[in-house]
Amino acid sequence: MRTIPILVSTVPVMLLAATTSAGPVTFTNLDAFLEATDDVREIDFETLPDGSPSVADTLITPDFNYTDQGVTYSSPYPVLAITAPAVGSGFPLSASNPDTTARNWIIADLVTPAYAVGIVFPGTTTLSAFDADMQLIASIGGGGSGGGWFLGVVSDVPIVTVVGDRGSSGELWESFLFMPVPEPGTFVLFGFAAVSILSRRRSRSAGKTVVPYWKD
Ligand SMILES: [Ca+2]
Repeated sequence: MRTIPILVSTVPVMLLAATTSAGPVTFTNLDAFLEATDDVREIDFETLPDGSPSVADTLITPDFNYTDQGVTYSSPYPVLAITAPAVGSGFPLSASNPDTTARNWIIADLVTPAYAVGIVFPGTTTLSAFDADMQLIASIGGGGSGGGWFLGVVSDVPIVTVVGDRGSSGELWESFLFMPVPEPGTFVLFGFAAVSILSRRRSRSAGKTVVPYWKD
């Protein structure tokens, strides 16, 4: 009975120490990003959420999403879909808007908060990472002509939501990378509680700011 209060009182101190060190670091080079991170997961959109090979123009919806793989994707307006590969590259996740004078962008909500996120994409875009309160952690723009560009953020403050927005009616991600915050075995119970609190806070605040088109 005596060990529980000790655990609860020491863990927040450790977390505080971890979150008061260096600020976020942004990357435009995938190799440098991978060197700065561990156990990065990738969703490359070459398979659909059910594991079958990707087929062009497959809609990504709340019921057909990559949540089981750790990320739920949405866009504020229709349409979000896996679309046809450009020549020489694989399938992308694509947000588009039938009104080409309007805007659309991709939102990635992480099931488990992450210390690092990144995208591989064509053209030019801006990647923004937000914490559990939807406060901006870091934002970085980049890219150029053709595909295979990279933008990434590494942060001591856990990243909960990621937005890719090129300021036009469409956004395109060839691949999404993320490094979930590890949950050390001895603090599994505390970690689970922390994640629950984070996700509850996130849904409260996310509802005020970015509402996917299927939630209106
Ligand atoms: Ca791909």
